[in-house]
Amino acid sequence: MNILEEVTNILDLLYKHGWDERNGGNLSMLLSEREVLEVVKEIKITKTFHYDFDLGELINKYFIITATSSYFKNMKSDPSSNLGILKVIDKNTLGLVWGYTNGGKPTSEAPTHLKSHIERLKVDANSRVIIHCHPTNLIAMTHLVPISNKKYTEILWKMQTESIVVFPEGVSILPWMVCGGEEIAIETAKLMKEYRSVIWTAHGIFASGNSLDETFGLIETIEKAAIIYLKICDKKYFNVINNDNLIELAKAFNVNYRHGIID
Ligand code: 2HA
Ligand code: ZN
Repeated sequence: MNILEEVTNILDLLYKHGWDERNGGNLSMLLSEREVLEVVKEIKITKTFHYDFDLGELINKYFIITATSSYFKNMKSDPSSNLGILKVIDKNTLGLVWGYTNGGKPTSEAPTHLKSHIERLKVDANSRVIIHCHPTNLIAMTHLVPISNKKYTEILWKMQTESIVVFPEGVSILPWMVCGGEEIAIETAKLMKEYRSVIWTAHGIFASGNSLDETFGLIETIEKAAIIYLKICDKKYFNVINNDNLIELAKAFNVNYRHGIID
């Protein structure tokens, strides 16, 4: 499978989960030159896109990025107009190497993606993928639970056994903000220094990872915990995962979980 097939398969799955209605959501992935050369015969810049912030740490890196206003529903049938492969050619410029054939440009959330890649790469040299999508139940949960990284982490960890194993660092959450801009990009990237996932109140999630499967799996696991939360939050609980259970679980799976939440 080449990289375009891998990326469009995940985009299609995200759509089928109902997390990317209309033009909702966006994805970016760091590519090696070898992966780029599976798509194009030679690397030639045909167009440039300028950004006001500093991309210096990403110079010479390649990214595949969904186009602005593109529909995940259409990614598989028409990848070349809905996706672009870009090279960071200087500290303020992305050069188009492939794609965006209908005159497209990178997603409006490109500032958040690029700033978040910079932060994730500082903590994990293998970090490659950032996915933004709109998981229904997680969004619903943000209407009910006060904004607190600690609170969201505790609730989501306690909904199912898998959670603490899949996201031992917990989750983070931003209050409602205008999307697509510099402010939300800065705030998201700040949280990405410590968390692979940032929930956006009444909007969705930004999640990062070392592969498409891992990043998708992180979103699935968080959304699954939110589904369980919504099913039981207004009911009387009889059996719960308590703090001691989580600590025991973390020990059994050798999980280095974030401290200060259950202990
Ligand atoms: O339009 O999801 O956050 C794509 C989005 C914006
Ligand atoms: Zn969105």
